[in-house]
Amino acid sequence: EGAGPLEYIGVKLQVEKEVIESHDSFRALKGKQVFLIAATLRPETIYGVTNCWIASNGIYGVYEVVVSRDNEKTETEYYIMTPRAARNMAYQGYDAGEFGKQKEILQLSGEELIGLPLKCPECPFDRIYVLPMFNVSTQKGTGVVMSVPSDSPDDYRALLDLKEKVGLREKFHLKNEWIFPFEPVPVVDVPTFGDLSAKVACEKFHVRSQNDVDALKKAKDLVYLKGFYEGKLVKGPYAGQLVQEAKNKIKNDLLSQKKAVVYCE
Ligand code: A2H
Repeated sequence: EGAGPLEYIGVKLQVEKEVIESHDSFRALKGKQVFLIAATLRPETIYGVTNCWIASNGIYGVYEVVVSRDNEKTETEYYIMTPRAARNMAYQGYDAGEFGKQKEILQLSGEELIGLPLKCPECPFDRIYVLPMFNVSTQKGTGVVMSVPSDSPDDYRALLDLKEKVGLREKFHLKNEWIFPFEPVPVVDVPTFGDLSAKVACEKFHVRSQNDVDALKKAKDLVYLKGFYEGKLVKGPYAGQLVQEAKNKIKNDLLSQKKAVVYCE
């Protein structure tokens, strides 16, 4: 663990309404606004989201959260995350109407989340899908991750694994339409790496799969530093600005537009 608390941005990925209406397991949520909460340290990469990752063997819950709007009116929303994250969030302004109290509506396995269609704010695709990635930990963040294969070597390699390995798709009953239409989208231009830095770094270090942790670590160490200090946005309203300049503006926009929440641990 690092020093001090870590602040994540929890991006609200809304579960498509028609699924809530038609899925038997979501009976209790008919007519409600339901979101997977994806924890990220890189909110400025939201313009390149291609899918959402969960831990297929993890346990998740749907939690009722009473959020206050600007004019002090309250609204109820439903957040999907790990029970651990829901407990923490209940002390951070996202409770079921009383400080420190979380209300679990139902439990879901990671496997049950796979294939859910989502709407992601600011993302280039109309709908994206929940897919499994092996290195998603249920002991970190919300256990839900937004996937940006242009800028994250983990995300790049895990998505490529699903495209290359039919056995993996069969094991998790993944449909081709959840995977193949989604290619990395240029979001950040990094000097000497170009605008698909995760792909370039994975190729440079010959990362062969999402389990290839040593090569992945080298790829990550390289792109994260360079991306943060030298990266320039090429997509979204702050295109042309340095990541360092735009990061907080994008974060604040997402928060003020209620497209994301702050989550610390
Ligand atoms: B980041 P830290 Cl483009 N399990 O978001 C595994 N990984 C998780 C996670 C979990 N439970 N929760 C969050 N993460 C990922 C974007 C991104 C991220 C980019 C580049 C680098 C990067 C898109 N994925 O992270 O270990 C999330 O991926 C580099 C560190 O808690 C989150 O930010 O410090 C990051 O790891 C949090 O990592």
